Amino acid sequence: MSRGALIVFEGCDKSGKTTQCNKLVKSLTDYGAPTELMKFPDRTTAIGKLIDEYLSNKTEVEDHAIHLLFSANRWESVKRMQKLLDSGTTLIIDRYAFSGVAFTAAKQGFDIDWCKQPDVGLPRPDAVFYLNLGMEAASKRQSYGEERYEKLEFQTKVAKNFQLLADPSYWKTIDADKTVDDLHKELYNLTKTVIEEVKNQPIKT
Ligand code: DGP
Repeated sequence: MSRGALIVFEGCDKSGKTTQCNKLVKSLTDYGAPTELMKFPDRTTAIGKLIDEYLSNKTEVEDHAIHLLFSANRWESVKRMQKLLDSGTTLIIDRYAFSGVAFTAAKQGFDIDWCKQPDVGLPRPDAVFYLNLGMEAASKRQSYGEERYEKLEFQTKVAKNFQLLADPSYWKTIDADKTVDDLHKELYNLTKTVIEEVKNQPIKT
């Protein structure tokens, strides 16, 4: 049986990832491709609840410790992800380990290689769609600035870190400064191609 594709969306805050992930899941499902949406951090688990309190500034957690918790929050979903992929379901994931590295490494005193270690061994995405939107445009979007990391200076560092992580073999930078529907069409076509390309390949780590 052919497997599903693992598609990851990355980008700075308010780049449109969540809107595009939701639309993509709906279109693929309507088309008849089994598809599930996942999102990291997954704020519904015990670890995710702690992360949610941290992000909404209700609690403080030491920077290394929160980095490991974000990673643990991904690891706790791995078995489910593998099962779904094996059964032919395509996963559309709103943020993954690249956010983990890009955000923590934007803090003072963090080495990018140290940041990568806790996520080593997670299933490797078949494609990363990096939604690229200028900081000015992102900061004008609704509710920008409510959560811990939504500050221009910090997001600029995050964007630079994402560029260091961009592996051209599976990473595609997409200009996100266009209408929701135009962006959706582009992503839908790209995703269908990836699903076809990887369906008989093993899942990499
Ligand atoms: P979201 O729910 O997609 O808005 O993500 C919440 C915030 O957490 C966002 O500012 C990005 C950040 N984030 C996501 N994953 C990680 C991670 O693994 N580590 C750190 N430090 N931040 C992350």
